[in-house]
Amino acid sequence: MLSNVTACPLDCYDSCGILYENGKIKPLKIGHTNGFLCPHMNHFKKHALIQKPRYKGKEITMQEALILLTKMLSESKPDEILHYRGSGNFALMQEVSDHFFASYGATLTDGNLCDGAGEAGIIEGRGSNKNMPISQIYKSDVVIFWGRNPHTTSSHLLPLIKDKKIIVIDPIKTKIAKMADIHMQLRPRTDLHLALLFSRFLHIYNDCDIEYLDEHAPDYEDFYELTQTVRIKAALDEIGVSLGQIGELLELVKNKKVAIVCGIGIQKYRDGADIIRAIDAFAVMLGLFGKDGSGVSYLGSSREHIESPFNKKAKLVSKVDTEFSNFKTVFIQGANPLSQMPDSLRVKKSISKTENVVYFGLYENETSEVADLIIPAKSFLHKEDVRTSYSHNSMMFMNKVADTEVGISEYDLSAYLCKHFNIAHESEEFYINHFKNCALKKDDGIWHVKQREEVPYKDGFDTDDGEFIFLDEFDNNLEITDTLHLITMKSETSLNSQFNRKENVYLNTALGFKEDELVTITSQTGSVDLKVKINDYLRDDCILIYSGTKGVNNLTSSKHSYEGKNATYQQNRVEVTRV
Ligand SMILES: Nc1nc2c(c(=O)[nH]1)N[C@H]1C(S)=C(S)[C@@H](COP(=O)(O)OP(=O)(O)OC[C@H]3O[C@@H](n4cnc5c(=O)[nH]c(N)nc54)[C@H](O)[C@@H]3O)O[C@H]1N2
Ligand SMILES: Nc1nc2c(c(=O)[nH]1)N[C@H]1C(S)=C(S)[C@@H](COP(=O)(O)OP(=O)(O)OC[C@H]3O[C@@H](n4cnc5c(=O)[nH]c(N)nc54)[C@H](O)[C@@H]3O)O[C@H]1N2
Ligand code: SF4
Ligand SMILES: [Mo]
Repeated sequence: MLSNVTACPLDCYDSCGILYENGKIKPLKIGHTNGFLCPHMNHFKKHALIQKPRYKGKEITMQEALILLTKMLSESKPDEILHYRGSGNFALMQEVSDHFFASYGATLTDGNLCDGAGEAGIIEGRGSNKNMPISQIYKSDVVIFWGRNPHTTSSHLLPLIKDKKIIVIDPIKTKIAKMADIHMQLRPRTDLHLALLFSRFLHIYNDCDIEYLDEHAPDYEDFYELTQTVRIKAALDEIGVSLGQIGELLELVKNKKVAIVCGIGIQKYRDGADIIRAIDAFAVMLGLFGKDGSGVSYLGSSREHIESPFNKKAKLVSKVDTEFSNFKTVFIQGANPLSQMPDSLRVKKSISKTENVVYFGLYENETSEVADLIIPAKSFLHKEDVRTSYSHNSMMFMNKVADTEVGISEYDLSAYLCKHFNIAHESEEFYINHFKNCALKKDDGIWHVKQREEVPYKDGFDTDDGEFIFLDEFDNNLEITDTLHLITMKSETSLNSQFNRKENVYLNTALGFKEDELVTITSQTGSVDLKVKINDYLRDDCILIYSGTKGVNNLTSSKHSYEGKNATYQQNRVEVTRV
């Protein structure tokens, strides 16, 4: 019998619970889902799924598609095969295909298009990336949204922060910035300098938590010296924040429970790791770690304390600058690399030299357009899975809630390949139970991942000696020039390249362009033509093109961040000209 409870599969902080009734997707009333979903799930069924497999443009049966796939694989040497998996579906059973490809001897990917630079910075300072869950943000007095846009990307936080003091640090006057007590509308990529100034003034005003620092971060005086290398007046001008605003912020956080809620906006740069590490250092100077209702919330590892049952031992290439042309067969799953990887023009050229491109996904997009073989996946409503989140510690069970003739599940496809190539694997039930065993039902009726800490770093940090490791050098060059900063954040109408994608570039009036005018945006790597929408909530040294907009990644660089092997979508500067 089918169950009627599942969870949203999308790559999103919230990981909502879903009730499936009379063919309708509805929110669970309990827990963090709190009785509402976002537009992606409310309109999920309106988006046309790929119905039939295709080979070179011609519709074929699923059986024919699977036979073709095994033929492509057997005619390629294992080291000529690449398995490129994205995060279009975030659930744990997506990884079952890694098991087949790794066991077969194919190459898998490492590197990160998302949060890797920030995570690397956090690990350098704290020794691990344990997240402050949303249940703790709920207990804070003051919330600082630092490069995070909750109305769009984590709306289930909003009911939890009513009546709290809100500070926003973001180059755009976002919805949360409009409601905030303080909004620092800084120049992009100046966060590291701003965080150092916060720590420096905290020290000058004698407001550091000295008792905490002596115990958990005794090198704070050396760090204070580092903060003194920033020239205050020049830095304030470059950042675009006043001394008065810094004073106001420090006054607001004094002796309060403070949650610093960071997003990926701050770390889409080559030195992204150092930027978040400087923010962590400010939190340490305030003594925020290991206390109820205080700390830094970023994107935690959704896989923390979940041991994978799959074989993943394989040769790896980075998913930031993958050279597809080095492979004869590329199997792309749950991803749209032709839109979402940086430097799209390079990606397109490289993949055009691959003999067999296979796309295993739900929707038509730039990648399905160039694929030789298209295999439709089953949507989350039609398969069994389990998911965790990067902003809280619950495990959500994703039961199959309806039958369908369309597509194939990741498990069924991988089991078919394992069987064909004589590779050992377990039953679907075995894997699902393995994941379920990583969680425990608590008194609130909700399943929590075992061993995850509600308040991490209570007994100090996870570094060798338990002490926080401060940044000891940084890139002091803010590269202030006349060229424009590209901001490429998430859109409320799309989930990266899924659903309703934006089609415009957003500019401040001061740049002298008119609404609906067609312009060319150019960077070192390429260009794109887009229609203008005027938006004066942007600074006049920035332009905004949302993630998922066709062509935005013509402008972005495939260079890795210095640490964390992450994409650096906002490193390139751009110019705008009339077409
Ligand atoms: N609706 C919707 N929700 C999503 C997604 C989606 O595509 N659509 N994607 C999901 C995914 S994959 C992820 S990783 C998360 C990410 O979600 P968030 O962490 O919220 O990330 P972004 O939207 O990229 O950027 C957040 C904010 O950073 C600001 N920002 C940009 N540059 C800078 C800077 O230099 N300094 C500072 N201080 N701020 C800056 C932007 O203006 C923006 O307001 O969202 C998830 N949720
Ligand atoms: N310019 C710019 N580029 C960015 C970003 C940015 O902010 N700006 N953000 C980056 C970030 S944070 C991320 S996480 C990446 C995301 O980039 P991707 O991981 O490529 O994610 P999506 O664009 O959501 O596309 C995922 C595809 O997965 C498929 N899919 C969905 N569900 C399933 C399923 O159940 N099974 C299978 N087999 N397929 C499925 C759908 O067909 C969909 O087209 O983009 C990165 N690229
Ligand atoms: S995309 Fe996020 S907010 Fe929307 S329903 Fe899914 S988990 Fe909830
Ligand atoms: Mo992401």
